[in-house]
Amino acid sequence: MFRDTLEITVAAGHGGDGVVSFFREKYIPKGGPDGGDGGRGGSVYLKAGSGVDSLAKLSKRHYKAERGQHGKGKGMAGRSGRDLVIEVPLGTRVFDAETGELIADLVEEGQTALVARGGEGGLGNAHFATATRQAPRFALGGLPGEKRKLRLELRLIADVGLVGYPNAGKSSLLAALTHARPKVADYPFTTLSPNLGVVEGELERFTLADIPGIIEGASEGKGLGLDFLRHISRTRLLLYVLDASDDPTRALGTLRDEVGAYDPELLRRPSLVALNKTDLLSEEEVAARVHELAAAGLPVVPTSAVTGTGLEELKRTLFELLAATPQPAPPPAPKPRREVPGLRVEEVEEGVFQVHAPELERLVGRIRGELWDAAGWLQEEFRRAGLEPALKARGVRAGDTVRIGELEFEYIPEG
Ligand SMILES: Nc1nc2c(ncn2[C@@H]2O[C@H](COP(=O)(O)OP(=O)(O)OP(=O)(O)O)[C@@H](O)[C@H]2O)c(=O)[nH]1
Ligand SMILES: [Mg+2]
Repeated sequence: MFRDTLEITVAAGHGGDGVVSFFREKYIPKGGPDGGDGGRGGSVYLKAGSGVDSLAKLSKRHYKAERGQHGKGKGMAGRSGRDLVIEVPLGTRVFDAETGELIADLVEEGQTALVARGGEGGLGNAHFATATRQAPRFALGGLPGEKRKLRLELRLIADVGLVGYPNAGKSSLLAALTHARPKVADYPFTTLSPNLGVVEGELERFTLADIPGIIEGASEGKGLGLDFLRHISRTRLLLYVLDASDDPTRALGTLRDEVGAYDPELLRRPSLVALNKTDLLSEEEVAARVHELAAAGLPVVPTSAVTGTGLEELKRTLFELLAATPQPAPPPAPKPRREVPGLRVEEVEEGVFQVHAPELERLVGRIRGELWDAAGWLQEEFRRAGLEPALKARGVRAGDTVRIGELEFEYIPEG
């Protein structure tokens, strides 16, 4: 089965906790702190591989990377969680399903994208020892890993895309020009999912994509609709395939209308016409059709996928046009998300101030062991985050009570 859109959820591993531990040995009553750090949680990556040609190969809807192990005594760090790498087809675009933001466009073989970052491991109590705090009874817990719902959308990577009515001979041309062996049959909608092939020249090669046929009204959902056009949306050239025996001029007009309804930009894409099935007509008739089609302003190559007439010329024309068509610019790298640290101070009752600051509240929530013992260290962190000026601006005075998450302390102004 072929599939070109899919939603999955990815969850990175939770970071392991740092631990509170003190060196202990017989006859040494009071050892120093030796709690090790927690390991980082595993991250989730998507990787483009040519071995996968359809999103249907992704067997699961939920992916979860391993968590980090907790630290141990004797300064032993917990092991990091293993990263999880999910292989996706080349050409997969990755969106955040909730926000619609484009996270990555995997257009090169082996290209990887980080889609869920593993949670940071917590620090063990050994880290918090200072001259004035020789026996810290607290450590930091690990952070949760990122979790996201992703929408994957496959857009094939090909140089040339075949567009035509059903039965015009698109798959026959693909088969005649490449080693691909798509299904060919004498009825419409034989092709139900895209096929790719490689056209070999003497020195160069290009890829050709064959998609299901398009009929009049496809933009309103007739036939198989226009969704498959996404697979030619990043080709460099469009090759309209027309049945010479079935009013090709009208067919070209209809096809261009439908393509334009999907994306007007596609009408500006360099294009040419393969006037196929010329073996069904006399030479004069073919000449007349070619003449008629000239009004559209596109190069026309008469072909027959059955007898092979015109195929060499079609190949040559395609190579020439490709050489004259610049490579599309690589997609711009999506911007990394940035979290805005918010900080708001609210007076909840006379002399009692509640700080609303997700970052700082989270930090308080991460304390393992004795919270009161961590107060000194936390206040240093708060200062670094700019809490002092925020408190001053709100009119907090010496001796007032300040609350952040579970922690409550008396405000002592700096200096
Ligand atoms: N006489 C003649 N028949 C052709 C030619 N090219 C294709 N055919 C026949 O036309 C029929 C349709 O060919 P396909 O290649 O399956 O057409 P398609 O455009 O891929 O059709 P869909 O997949 O349904 O969109 C088959 O019976 C082919 O053998 C040609 O140049 N001359
Ligand atoms: Mg076909």
